[in-house]
Amino acid sequence: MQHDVDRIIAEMEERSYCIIPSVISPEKADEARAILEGLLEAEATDASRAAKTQRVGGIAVKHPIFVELMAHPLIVAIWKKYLDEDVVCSTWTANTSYPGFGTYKWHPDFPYQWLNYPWPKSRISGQTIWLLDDFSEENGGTGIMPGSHRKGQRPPANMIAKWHPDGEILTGLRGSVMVYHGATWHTARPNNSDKPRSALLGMYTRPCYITQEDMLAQLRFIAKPSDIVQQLMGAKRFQPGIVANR
Ligand SMILES: O=C(O)CCC(=O)C(=O)O
Ligand SMILES: [Fe+2]
Repeated sequence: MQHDVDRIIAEMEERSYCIIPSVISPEKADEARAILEGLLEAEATDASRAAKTQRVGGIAVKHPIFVELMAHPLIVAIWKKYLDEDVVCSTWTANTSYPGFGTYKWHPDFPYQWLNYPWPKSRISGQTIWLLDDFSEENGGTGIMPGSHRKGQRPPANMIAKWHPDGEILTGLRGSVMVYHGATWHTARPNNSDKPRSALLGMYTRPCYITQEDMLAQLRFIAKPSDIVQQLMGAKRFQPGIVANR
């Protein structure tokens, strides 16, 4: 399917987020989910079982399919245009909610949980949610507040714990991707279905921000990384050194 990067960015600017259908086929999403299921089983703990939610980190080193999706040409084209050519990946993980999972609180993503006010107007980060299952209102499609990236602040304490009538729910077929401005208020929703609901989450950022995961450490374990994989994982970004007294 042909996707229009300018239109996707215009929608993100206007509404905070854009859902892009069929970035990969349902079969490819099934392939990624089957690989993730193996990792979920191997890494499950008493804590993850009790929380009914499980995060798998460091996925780039765990299977080549995740390297491929992190550097998917459409996603890279969107973030290069939105954040600039030298974009890097801040974190690349999987998030699964199991039947009976409750909710998260409304929040913006990296780095807006830490940024002091007033927030810069320039673009700092963007989140990418890959649907590995079909998302519905029943199984906990992510809740998003349209236009919230323009509020310039974190959601107020009196709203974060409950659903808001202006919220919209991310639904779509597996293989779809949602992109949103990093400051967008969003929340994970309850999984009231009888099956797990899995997503991949890729945060992309300007290279002058400290990334959430040590991507460079992961890059060392990737055989023959392409140019863009090296860039996304930080091989080309400025590394602090010691100023020599010449
Ligand atoms: O899995 C989801 O629906 C959202 C997860 C999320 O907001 C996060 O991990 O920051
Ligand atoms: Fe989030």
